Amino acid sequence: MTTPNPEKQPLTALVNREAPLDPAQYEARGGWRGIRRALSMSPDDVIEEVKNSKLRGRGGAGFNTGLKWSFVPKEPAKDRLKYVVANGDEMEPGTFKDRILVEGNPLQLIEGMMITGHAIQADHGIIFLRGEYHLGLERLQKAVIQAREAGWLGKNIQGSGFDFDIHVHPSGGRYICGEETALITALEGRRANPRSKPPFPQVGGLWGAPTVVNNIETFSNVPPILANGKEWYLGLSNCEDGGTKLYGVSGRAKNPGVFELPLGTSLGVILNDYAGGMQDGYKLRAFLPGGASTAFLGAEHENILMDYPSPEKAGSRLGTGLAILLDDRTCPIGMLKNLEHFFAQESCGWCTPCRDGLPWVERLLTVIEDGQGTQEDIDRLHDAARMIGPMGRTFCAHAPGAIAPLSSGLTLFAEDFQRHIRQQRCTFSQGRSAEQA
Ligand code: L3W
Repeated sequence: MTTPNPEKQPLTALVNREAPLDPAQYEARGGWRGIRRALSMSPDDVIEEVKNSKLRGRGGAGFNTGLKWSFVPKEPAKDRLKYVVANGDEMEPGTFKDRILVEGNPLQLIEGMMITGHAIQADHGIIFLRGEYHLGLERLQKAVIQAREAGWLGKNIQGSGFDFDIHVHPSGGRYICGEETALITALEGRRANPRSKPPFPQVGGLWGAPTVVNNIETFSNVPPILANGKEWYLGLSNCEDGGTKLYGVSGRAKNPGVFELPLGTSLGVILNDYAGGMQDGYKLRAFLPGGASTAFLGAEHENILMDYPSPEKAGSRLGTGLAILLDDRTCPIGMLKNLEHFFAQESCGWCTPCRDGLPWVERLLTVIEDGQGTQEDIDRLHDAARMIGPMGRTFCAHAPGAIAPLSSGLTLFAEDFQRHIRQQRCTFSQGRSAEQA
């Protein structure tokens, strides 16, 4: 990561991956200003401030955060149990942004959850963390204990009358736990199957209680919004929505990583100015803008703005904002096969199109990559994409997400599919590029 500018990079300004700040150091560097201001405001005014800051969910769906909070019933915490849940189940392939925040500055996440607790009048928070994030778990648990000892969590926080405490829950380890209703089911101690929505968690979530689930990056945006105001936050971005974004790239870039930049920065700037450009000898061929469950865009979209509307207009989604690059020497069918292997393995098994359809897709891609496929196999992949892909055929977005790279790949890499059938082999072997294959 580059050295952050505190005025322009509020998510990473206080990140220290070697030794995160303790509550006193955090305060000395400007921490806790957000919760202090929030507690001087009414819950509804906090919700309005966040809504008007145009902070949108950073987990992948981009729902307006303040609007989500406004759906929670308005009773005080003493009269009704409600929960604030942080979704840190960062298992999206190619996505590694929340890890930096939990390992490097857990107190900002905690402060964001406290502000949310005040806004929706809840006194209990849970952080659901990816099971493999061992260092993150250790740092979060330590931060919660330190915050409690320093009077920033627990009863009557800093003499304000506000009660709020947090538990950290490591995931048992399934991708589907990142889907908010499956996450809630997992927290209840049951098999992590998604539930149908509505009811949305904001009215019927954990153990039936109103629950706000937001991504770690989303919560980490909340303290600077409250500390500095919505106008400042709106001014950080290059687009209509507010703030900065943790962008990133993986694949054959010279310097893959995560970079905090204005929301609406172009992929070209992220790749060339921050990730060092493509490695020597490799050209960008296509990319998944924000994780494995977004659709491929061809290299002609390299200068697309990574805001919420632009990737959608081009036929994809911003998703998590961490792009996975496909270069000209990697077989796109092999890449698709790897992606679909992941999605097939991670299906919860509840809905037939997802449970049975995704392994079928994986087998077809394996056969084609191995040079044993036929035109009928390509036709079957198109059929599968049509049958499994549309929203509403399954309870959750797992299957539609899994089909997004396949559908776009079938169009974008049609010639590669045909060549594998014609030549009965993977035409990318021996380091050939797409032009030479
Ligand atoms: C009330 C309505 N609330 C929507 C709320 C809803 C949720 C949020 C987004 O999937 C995507 C998925 C992954 N009344 C509401 C409403 N809400 N309509 O808004 O909801 P939704 O349904 O649009 O999306 P989702 O089911 O939460 C999230 C994609 O993100 N993704 C996943 C990334 C994975 C990670 C990770 O590993 N950390 O981020 C990447 O693109 O495929 O499509 O809270 O309650 N009418």
